[in-house]
Amino acid sequence: MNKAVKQQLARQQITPQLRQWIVEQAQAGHPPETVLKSMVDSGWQEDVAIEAMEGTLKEHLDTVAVQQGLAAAVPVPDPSLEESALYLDAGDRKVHVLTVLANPRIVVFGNVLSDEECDALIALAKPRLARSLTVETKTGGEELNADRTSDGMFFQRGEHELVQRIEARLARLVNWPEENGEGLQILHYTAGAQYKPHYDYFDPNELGTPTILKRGGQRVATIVMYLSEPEKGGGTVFPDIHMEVAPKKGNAVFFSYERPHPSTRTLHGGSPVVAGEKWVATKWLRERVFT
Ligand code: PD2
Ligand code: ZN
Repeated sequence: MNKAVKQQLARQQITPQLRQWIVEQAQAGHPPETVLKSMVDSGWQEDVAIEAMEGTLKEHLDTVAVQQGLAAAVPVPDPSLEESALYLDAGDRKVHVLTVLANPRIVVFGNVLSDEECDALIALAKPRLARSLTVETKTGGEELNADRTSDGMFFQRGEHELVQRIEARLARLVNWPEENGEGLQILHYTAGAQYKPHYDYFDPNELGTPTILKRGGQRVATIVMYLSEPEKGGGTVFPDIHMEVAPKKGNAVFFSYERPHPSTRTLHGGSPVVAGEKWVATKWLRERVFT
């Protein structure tokens, strides 16, 4: 939200009556444009009215969701995409904004990593690869998972100058503390390998989840960075919204989820590599400091 809008919001009081009126308009099926026009006609500045309407409706939907037994929504990482930014300043690098989706929140970035950084991450990871494990939520331990046929390894957070530099860049890019990030994970897929669709948050109904959550709470966002380009296949797919992100070297896909629930529509997978090899680096972000 820019400063002028904030000031206006503070000046033009959003009273409980106004909130109620906004919710009633939505419930009566009036489209947002109509509600907005009424507000503007009665003296509201347009961008302030949009902010007030969005905020009010989001709060209302969260209240209804909690009443229906869902976990409350939590704050999540969010790149600063106001005013349709084409580029973001990630500190030491100018990152390109390529694709933006509001719901689910998915952003595809270009120029997140240089070719040299991609190659260096692969070289550092190679000697340490092992068949990928996933956190086993039944026990809180790790297990071999047939749904994931890649090889992988984890870096410790800040383990290496390069890793540290990338972590600082990502933190700035999505406005989330470095300390809330898990260590970078590197995955290697050869032809035929895939990562079947899954959610990255921990299933609240699994017995092992409370133990996992002690180390920084839920995962709230994922950044998958592409370190190489397979000749064919290997896109990251979001089946609920029929979206596929092509694995372009140096690009990344970011997505966030404000509650651990399928309604976030963040089901996603790595489709099978058809030819060539695919390398990715994944950064998972937690609610709080990851220890
Ligand atoms: O490699 C991918 O495209 C991919 C797909 C789904 C990676 C992950 N999930 C992940 O690391 O969580
Ligand atoms: Zn995933």
